[in-house]
Amino acid sequence: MDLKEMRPRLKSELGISEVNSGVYSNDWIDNPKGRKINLYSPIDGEFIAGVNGGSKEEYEVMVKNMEENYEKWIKLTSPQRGELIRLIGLELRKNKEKLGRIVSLETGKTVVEGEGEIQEMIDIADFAVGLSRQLYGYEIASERYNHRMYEQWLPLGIVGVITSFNFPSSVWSWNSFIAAVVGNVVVWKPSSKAPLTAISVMNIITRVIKEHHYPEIFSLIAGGGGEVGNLMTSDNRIKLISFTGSVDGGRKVSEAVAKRFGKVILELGGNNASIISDRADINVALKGVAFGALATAGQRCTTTRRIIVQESIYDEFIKKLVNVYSKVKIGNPLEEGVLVGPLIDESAVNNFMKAIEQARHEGGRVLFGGEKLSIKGYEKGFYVKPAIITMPEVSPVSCQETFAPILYVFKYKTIHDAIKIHNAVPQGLSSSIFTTDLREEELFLSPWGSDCGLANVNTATAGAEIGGAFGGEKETGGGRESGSDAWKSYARRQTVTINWGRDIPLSQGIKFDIK
Ligand code: UN1
Repeated sequence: MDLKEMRPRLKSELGISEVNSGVYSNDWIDNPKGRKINLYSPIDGEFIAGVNGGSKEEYEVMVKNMEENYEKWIKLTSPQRGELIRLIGLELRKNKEKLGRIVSLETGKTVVEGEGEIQEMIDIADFAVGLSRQLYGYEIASERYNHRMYEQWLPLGIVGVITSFNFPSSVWSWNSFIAAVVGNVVVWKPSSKAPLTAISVMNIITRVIKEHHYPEIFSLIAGGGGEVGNLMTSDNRIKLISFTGSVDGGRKVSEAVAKRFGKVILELGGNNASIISDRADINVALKGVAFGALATAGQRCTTTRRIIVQESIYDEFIKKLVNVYSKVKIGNPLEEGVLVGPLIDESAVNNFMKAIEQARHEGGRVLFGGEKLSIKGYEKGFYVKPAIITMPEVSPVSCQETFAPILYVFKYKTIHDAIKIHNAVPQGLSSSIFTTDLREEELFLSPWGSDCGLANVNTATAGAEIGGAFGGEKETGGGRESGSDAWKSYARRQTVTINWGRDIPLSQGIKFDIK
């Protein structure tokens, strides 16, 4: 696919101009006054488009609009709200290919991964539609005669979603489609590294909203340098902030929101490992590790960053893995057969190089890759050769998340040692074990096994489905979004007690007789 030809076509099909408004508040705001962002494709370093971010004043107007829109939205029943999400899902299906390409152009994802991003939105839309008829609360047995107790889940109001560049729209939809059926309205601050995907998505879904005369429940405000983010995190009117990003960023968000007793969902760093047992199906393990470590050029929160290999198969496994890596095609992610595209920008490449340097200092041996790459015809793109580094022990570099394709390799003797190494990092998002041994597998899933939010057996740390709750423990932040009952995070729980008798018996047997 020719990038020169694709740029203008994509732009016109998705409503992207040379300079775009980065603020949608009931409609696109002309010429917003906030920070200007210029976007260059990581594929070839060429300019894609500019975005004008929102100012404080524009933010204020937006929040006021959203308060009004919320009042209208909560008057609809949940299945009626689900109907809008169904219509949005249909429109996303029609635009999957185009939206997928803008994801690729902006973030450097391969064609299948770009489209996969939009598929993930479609999937969560379907899930949210079903959910709109299943927002169950429990009934509780009351100790009082002629009393009924139950709990109901009410919307919070305005929910703020701050997304990262690596999943520039799907993570927003996990939060927003679910939040919407529960009855909330959403303010979205996209990553300043990937606002064009957000703008294209908003162009499509707000068209559906207008066409079918629904309240404007989704708004967008691009920004950079933390200005918009700070407005959101300190704003009492934003009842919940769902933040995806670094541990440092998450700590700031968490502190700011805690100060005002707001709610947060944090999806922060991952430092995910796979244990490769001597009883693993080696081919399955090789494929799982390759996908986990290399997909999205190692820029997923769920990327496999460490493998822990049993000593009796260590040499053989590493040899095979190096062989797999050497065959993986790196380059323009829009070209067929390419599995690894560029990193997002120059600073990502620098962080990659720095981590490799640090790993060497800490006794690491680089078995493969670890260099910058110049791809013919794309010399200004941000390409690296994914690294495999053996480490003598758990050391600082392997305890940090470097958002790049670096795989640290550890050796273990017993499965207990493996789990110890596995859990020795501060993050706790995803984990996996490759084994055909029932006891090892169950040990990994036991309370003294993996300490992560996601635990996989014979499959990669990356590539979670939307149906499960997504998120992790420790420095990953503890939040859960997407499937299962993660919808409850977007609701306030209300315990209801109804007395339908002619007397008023009190709980705990208390007597309070008035004459
Ligand atoms: C992320 O990296 O922030 O599980 C989300 C996965 C994807 C989502 C990753 N479905 O790899």
